[in-house]
Amino acid sequence: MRYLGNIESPDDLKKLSPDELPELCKELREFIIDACSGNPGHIGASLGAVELTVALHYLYNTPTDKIVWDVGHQAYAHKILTGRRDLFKYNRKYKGISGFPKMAESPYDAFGVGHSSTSISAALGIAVAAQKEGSQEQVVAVIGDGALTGGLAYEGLNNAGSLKTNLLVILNDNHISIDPNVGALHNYLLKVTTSHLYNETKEKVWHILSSKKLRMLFQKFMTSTKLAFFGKSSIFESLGFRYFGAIDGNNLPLLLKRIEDIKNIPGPKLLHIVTKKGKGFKPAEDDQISWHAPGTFDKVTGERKPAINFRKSRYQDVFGETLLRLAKSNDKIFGITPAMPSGCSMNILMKEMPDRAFDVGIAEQHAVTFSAGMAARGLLPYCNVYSSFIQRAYDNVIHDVATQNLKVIFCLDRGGLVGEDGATHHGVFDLAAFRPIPNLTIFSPLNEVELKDMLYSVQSPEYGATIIRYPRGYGEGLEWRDNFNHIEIGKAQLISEGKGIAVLTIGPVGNAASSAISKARNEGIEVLHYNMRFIKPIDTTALDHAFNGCKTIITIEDGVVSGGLHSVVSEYAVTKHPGKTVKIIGLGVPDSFIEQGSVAELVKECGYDTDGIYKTIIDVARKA
Ligand SMILES: Cc1ncc(C[n+]2csc(CCOP(=O)(O)OP(=O)(O)O)c2C)c(N)n1
Repeated sequence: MRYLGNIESPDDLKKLSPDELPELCKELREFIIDACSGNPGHIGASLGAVELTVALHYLYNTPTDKIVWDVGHQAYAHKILTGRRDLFKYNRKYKGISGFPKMAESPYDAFGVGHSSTSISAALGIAVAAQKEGSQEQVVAVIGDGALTGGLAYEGLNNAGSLKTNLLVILNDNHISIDPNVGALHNYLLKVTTSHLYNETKEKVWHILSSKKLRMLFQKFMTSTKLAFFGKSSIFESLGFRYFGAIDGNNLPLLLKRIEDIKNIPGPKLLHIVTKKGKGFKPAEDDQISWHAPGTFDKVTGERKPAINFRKSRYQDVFGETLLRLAKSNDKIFGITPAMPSGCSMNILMKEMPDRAFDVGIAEQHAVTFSAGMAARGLLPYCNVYSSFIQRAYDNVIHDVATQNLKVIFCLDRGGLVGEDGATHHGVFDLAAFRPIPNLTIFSPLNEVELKDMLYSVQSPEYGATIIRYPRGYGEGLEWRDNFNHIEIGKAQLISEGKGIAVLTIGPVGNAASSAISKARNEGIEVLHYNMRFIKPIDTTALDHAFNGCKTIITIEDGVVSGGLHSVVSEYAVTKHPGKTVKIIGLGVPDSFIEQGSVAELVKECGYDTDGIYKTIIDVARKA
């Protein structure tokens, strides 16, 4: 590593001559590929953004000037160049560094992120604050074409275009989201970037013109003549931005030149660059979907070594396969996903029945309200959203679905602690957040069989709008592809009888509880255990059973304790069993943001792994 080994900060980068930078980009790619081969991460997007990252840190005075990354999964080169090269082996690891920009981690991470489409709004806020203080600092937002499908991005553009604050938005267009990008805007960008006549003419004249003034006049002229090329002016120009591009964003000399040219132009500007996701690593270039986050791989051959468990099915595949099965027998069923068809396995339905599923882009709010519209017209939409991303659409669930009493089935994948993606991605707030909302049923399966049965059961008229919440990863290894069984609304399942201590669980954490209870049984401790299945409506017969026979109730949930199952049971104690002195202990996620690590490490940290549950039971039994 001739160059990279000496770079501790962007100051060192600036000591290199422009001619040396392409070699540095090569070294950065090798470093990222090497690190990610053994320690998985978001490699595809980061490889595509290497030249952009080098150009920005070379030309701007970071961290005084601010780079605001959208989603942040493309920021590995940024982390490596800003003092975290040696820490990068701990990327996404327990007690290591975050896989996303994080303000507490580095002054170079101008804004924390993980969810999409925030960069323009955040960058504009920073730019406005800087302007108010009279600071000359520059602010750059970097947003992908996928992230640009999110409505928040347009709210930012709309505001920025009218405020006229200095801001550079770089649209990093690689024509792909995680899955192929979708939508009319995607088609528009494709048209812009593939219009060779327009782009070549613009590039040639730009080079001929020497003075900045002439270039600005030319840019104005091109804006108006674009009418001739496209029949309408650029969408960004219509929103008040000066539009530059589209240029090859993996061509470093060109990128340096163009950013240098436009850097000091006042007001809102947008530079459109075209890059290749996975650039520089053939397997990643050839299969960009799989290489978004491929798991471990051989850094020479590119052979992937995914951690496949052949004995068990993933919850997402139970969802995907079951939805297809149900859609075949019920023509009212439709699938909706905001940009996660392969992540949630809705691609199974899409492949076989393409007219029955919609990828709506990174647009969770729209996904929910679009589903509500379908339901209003008598269809039965299964809207699958990752738990942490549904946070975006909280009001849509309340206002457009629950208030209207429309039957939308929300399938919340990645519920609970998700592991290496860390604090921004844990799906731990859903149970607590949605519980107060009327007209909603909230269910979490103990295992893959219950997930399959619930996806089937919600078709029945006793169910209205329903949330089915399940985790990332594998089920229990049960045979689940058999006949469907109806799950009665609001009915808990008694797993074991006991005296003195009751354990009430919701979701797959009930399996860890069962193991802990078996262990305790070996020591003569009999524990009453209910798999509650529903947090709403709650099974009051099960709760009365626990309150009448036990002095201690332990609630366990893979989500925040505050507001979830623990709160349900505590409220029930106050309202229905006020005279009883029953101690209620809540195991789950505490009132703090849990960082990255393996799910096992994080669950242990929170104290609801099998050992933690066992210790809690033994503790209670000893004190009794
Ligand atoms: C609100 C939200 N929804 C979904 C995601 C999941 N997600 C992460 S990256 C990504 C694709 C982003 O595409 P793009 O902006 O084009 O960046 P690229 O990976 O192509 O560089 C998606 C859908 C997210 N991070 N946030």
